[in-house]
Amino acid sequence: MSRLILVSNRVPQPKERGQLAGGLAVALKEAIAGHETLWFGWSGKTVDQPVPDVHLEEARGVTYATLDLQTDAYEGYYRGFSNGMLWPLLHSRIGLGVFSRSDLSAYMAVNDAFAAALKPLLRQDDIIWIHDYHLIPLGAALRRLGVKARIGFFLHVPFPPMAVYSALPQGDLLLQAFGAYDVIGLQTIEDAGHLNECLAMAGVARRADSYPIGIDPAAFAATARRAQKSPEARRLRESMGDRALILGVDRLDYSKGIPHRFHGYAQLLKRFPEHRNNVTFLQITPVSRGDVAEYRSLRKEMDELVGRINGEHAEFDWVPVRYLTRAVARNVLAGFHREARIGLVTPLRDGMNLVAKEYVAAQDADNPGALILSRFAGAASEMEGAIIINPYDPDEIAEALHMALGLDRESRQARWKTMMSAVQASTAAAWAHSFLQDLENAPA
Ligand code: ADQ
Repeated sequence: MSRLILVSNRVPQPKERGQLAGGLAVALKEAIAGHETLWFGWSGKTVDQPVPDVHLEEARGVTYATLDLQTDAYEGYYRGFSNGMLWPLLHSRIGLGVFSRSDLSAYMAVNDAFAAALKPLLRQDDIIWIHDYHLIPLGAALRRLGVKARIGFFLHVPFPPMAVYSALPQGDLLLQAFGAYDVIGLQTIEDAGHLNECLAMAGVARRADSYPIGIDPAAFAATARRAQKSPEARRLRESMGDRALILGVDRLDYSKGIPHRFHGYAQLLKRFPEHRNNVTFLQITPVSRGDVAEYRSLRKEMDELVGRINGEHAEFDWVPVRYLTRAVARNVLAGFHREARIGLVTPLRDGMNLVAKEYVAAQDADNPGALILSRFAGAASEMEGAIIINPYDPDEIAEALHMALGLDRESRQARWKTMMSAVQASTAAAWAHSFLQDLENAPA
């Protein structure tokens, strides 16, 4: 079997590696299984020296090769072009994008530097799997250095329709770069279609396919069962009394539609006052990318919104919203999912959204909760039993909440069974295997 080279912007730090924290790490663990693996990417450190060295480290059979970035390069590549321009553009939020030619140059230069640092580590029969929007031009940069190995690329986020993509200055540069890949994967058929339309227009003779990412449902269910017995889950249960728990779990990001969710919840309390004092909404949102201006203003908006809803609707013995900006450990969170009567997932655009799948996997088959899911999450195309909503309409969210709160056990079970089969049908393992199989089978 060929050696697998994984490339992602961030490589998990030594302390993260044991527990393999987030969704991507879990999914890639499946890819690593059975392969000799080298994982290459940014170390997470910025430095002032102009030519940083690659750090090599071995842990649990995987070689980690990481590179520090120069502070200026990091600013332009990561904060500037990747998160300041590409992230909003790919989520169809052109208005939030900030473009500058110097950011684009830094982005291209960091990809060239990654290629130059990776090249000497490569063997002829390696297969290379590059991840996400930070590294779109990496394959082409490797080809320019003479790399002949098979190279695959997976985009974790959506790809917008051509009319939106065309707002990106010099967007043809990235489309041409896709031409270097043997396999191009996106989350959904719709996203692959959008990219294919752009590739065809740019005259690039490559096609993208869909490889929907998933979780390890059996492992997450087991974690949730254990976590329900944890002191944290018990405290949560006791604090709820007979009230129904509505749960939101996201990174703080404007793509997740968190303010929209709050407006919907406020509308529930107004239009269906019978639920007042009988529900509690718990939103868990650790701050990410705090150094990007858009994220700071989102945080401010959230703080004000939560304050306003609680001020307006709280009783002296009931708080409608509990809002946490601290991280909660994954194994505790799984228990909270299991406690929740409703999982509320309302992104304005999302590649897949693994939280929705984790919520489903965490449920008690005997007495499962209901999932309310935005039609704009990649997961919506797989989740037939979910209550699908348009997050731009607070009344629709309120009505969905009202309906979900009224579902009897039998209807919840029926809906959950359909969703659980979908989650079991597209696991992280299936995702990794089908992508890698296509990459191995690509003509050399
Ligand atoms: P994200 O935008 O980070 O990922 P998502 O898929 O929902 O979104 O979550 C990824 C992982 O982060 C999940 O395992 C989830 O449990 C964890 N996570 C999210 N919020 C958390 C919180 N508050 N506390 C602890 N853990 C939390 C990107 C794309 C998605 C795509 C994934 C994987 O934006 O669309 O599904 O990559 O491809």
